[in-house]
Amino acid sequence: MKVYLDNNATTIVDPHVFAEMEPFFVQKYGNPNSLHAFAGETHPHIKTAMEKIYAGIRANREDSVVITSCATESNNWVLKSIYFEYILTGRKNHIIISEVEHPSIIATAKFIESLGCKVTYLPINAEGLIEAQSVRDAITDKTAIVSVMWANNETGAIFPVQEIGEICKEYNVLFHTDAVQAIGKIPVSVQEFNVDYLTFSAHKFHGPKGVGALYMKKGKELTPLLHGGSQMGGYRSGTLNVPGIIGMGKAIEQAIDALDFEMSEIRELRDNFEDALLEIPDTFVVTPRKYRTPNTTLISFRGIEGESMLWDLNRAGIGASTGSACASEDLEANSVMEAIGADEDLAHTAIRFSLSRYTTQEELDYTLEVVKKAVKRLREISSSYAYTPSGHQSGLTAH
Ligand code: 7TS
Repeated sequence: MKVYLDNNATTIVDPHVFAEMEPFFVQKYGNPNSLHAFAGETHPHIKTAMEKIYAGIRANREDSVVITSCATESNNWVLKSIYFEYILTGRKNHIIISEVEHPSIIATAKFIESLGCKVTYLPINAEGLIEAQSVRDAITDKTAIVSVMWANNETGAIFPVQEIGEICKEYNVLFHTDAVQAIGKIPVSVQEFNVDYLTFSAHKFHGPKGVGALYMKKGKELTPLLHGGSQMGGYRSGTLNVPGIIGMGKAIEQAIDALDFEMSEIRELRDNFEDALLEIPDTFVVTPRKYRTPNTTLISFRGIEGESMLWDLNRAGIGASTGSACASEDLEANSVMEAIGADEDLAHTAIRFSLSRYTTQEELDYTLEVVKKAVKRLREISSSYAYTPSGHQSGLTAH
């Protein structure tokens, strides 16, 4: 059996999404910005897709939604543009991000820090959550922007973006949120919350890879990262990714339609799966479920290296993760577990299971059995997991 439980890394393209995209490779390939009939075959479809994308995040017509190549680009764009407009010009000298942002925010913040910008990295608490008060405490009259993700990719923790947005408004500070892990999992509306910029990415909600977007509130437009032609209103030059945009439109429409299912059925599948995993001795889940997206479980198995567990899972046809795929080649401890202050051993034992609307009960039953066998095997050979005479109570040996 093959089981895919790494949907926070990427998702399967929904067949309906693929069907909508397919004609735009070989049959209708005109550049929508050209002035001939070939363009006429694609242009109206881009318009319809953009309407779906606006509707998906409840953007107003006057706002801008700019299609990019990925969320990484959108995140780079926001911070680098803020650097050009506010930091380089000396108007402001400070930005605030959380210490558990995706690397595309952290690495960009570190880059502009190296150019002279002050950066505050907000901590998370023992439950893996950001406290809105910490944003208030960090803001100075030199703060240009606060960037805090809507939901964390590792734990699924939902951060208090509504409150943070209000605080930013109060202090007249720009607010960006990376909503990559929120769209399609929980309701996301830029109308109800005070959000100036919002990042999202099609491949996280059953759309194609290589299509991201940045929402910019009316009057809060940014300096382009890519200069060139007039595509996307001049905010992001480059020939439009026609199939990609059409795919993103269909995917976000479907994700919104499936939201109730995600928040009820998928949540229930996840909860039951997590309950069963937690029956294994010495397992820990940090963030309470009520503060989490419905599809994610980050669970630690004391005494077991995350990578060894992944190996066993992979051999049984199961795809999970020890954290972000972007960071998982370097065998570092899980960054969120470290930020929580988990001891070094525990930080290396976290496994992320992330479900999608395609996940089935049967797949989770199978995964549970494989996990149980892997835990038994790996703890028996673990140098850091000491068995008590009773056989399953344990503690960590001192290092
Ligand atoms: N922001 C968040 C919150 C993410 O989770 C990711 C991808 C990105 C940005 C980057 O998106 P992209 O469109 O540039 O690919 N996160 C993960 C992950 O958790 N495991 O693999 C990729």
